[in-house]
Amino acid sequence: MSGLFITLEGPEGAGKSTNRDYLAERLRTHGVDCVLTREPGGTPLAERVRELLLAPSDETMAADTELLLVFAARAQHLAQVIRPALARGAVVLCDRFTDATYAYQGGGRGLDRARIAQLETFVQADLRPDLTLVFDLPVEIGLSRAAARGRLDRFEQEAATFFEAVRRTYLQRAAAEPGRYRILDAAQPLDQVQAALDALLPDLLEGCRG
Ligand code: Z5A
Repeated sequence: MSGLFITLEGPEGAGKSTNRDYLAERLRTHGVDCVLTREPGGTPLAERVRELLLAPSDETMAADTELLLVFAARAQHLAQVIRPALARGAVVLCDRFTDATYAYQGGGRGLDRARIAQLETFVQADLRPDLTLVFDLPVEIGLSRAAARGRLDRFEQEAATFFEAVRRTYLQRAAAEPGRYRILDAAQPLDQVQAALDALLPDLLEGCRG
């Protein structure tokens, strides 16, 4: 048995967690076994790495350190949560995964994509998401949603140009591999974003039946 690996991506404040929960609720009404998780994080150890990554600090984190921490957390998450869930046939709904590494460490920080690809193969072997939902929205809307939450994390303190590069990278990756990605207009009111998710549901349920 093998499950379905769905990732949700997009810039800050795009509504990934809100819509991950919504999608899980819809799938569960059809009896689908769903595992909800997120990156960085998803296990106690990986959540500790997340704290290191997100906490603002006086010490500048080197971009390579950031990249390696992201993949260290991912290795733990894959071993403890994602691979076991897929092996039992569950649908894994993961808020961010390696596309975020290409977008933030590649697009945002300017790290070499080939190096990210090497780590991707090292940590994941041939595991890739079956489907990636990209919640796309203009940077200023996402940042204002994030700011409304209060204190900004280490990433959210970056300049708008950083987030423009993040957004651009997601859209380029989606354009390069249209079979794996669906782009949703996350600037729309939430009920319209969720109507777009409802439209994807028949295909998802088909995928779950394998
Ligand atoms: N990161 C990285 O650098 N490299 C990696 O490989 C990975 C991650 C995996 C933490 O991620 C950081 O880690 C992230 C990249 C980096 N950068 N930052 N910051 P995160 O996913 O936890 O952080 P986030 O993107 O900031 O999450 P978020 O702001 O919570 O966004 P969200 O999950 O997409 O949104 P939300 O919580 O569902 O919604 C945010 C608010 O907007 C909330 O009040 C909603 O009610 C509201 N909302 C949602 N949708 C709508 C619509 N359609 N209309 C109006 N309001 C809405």
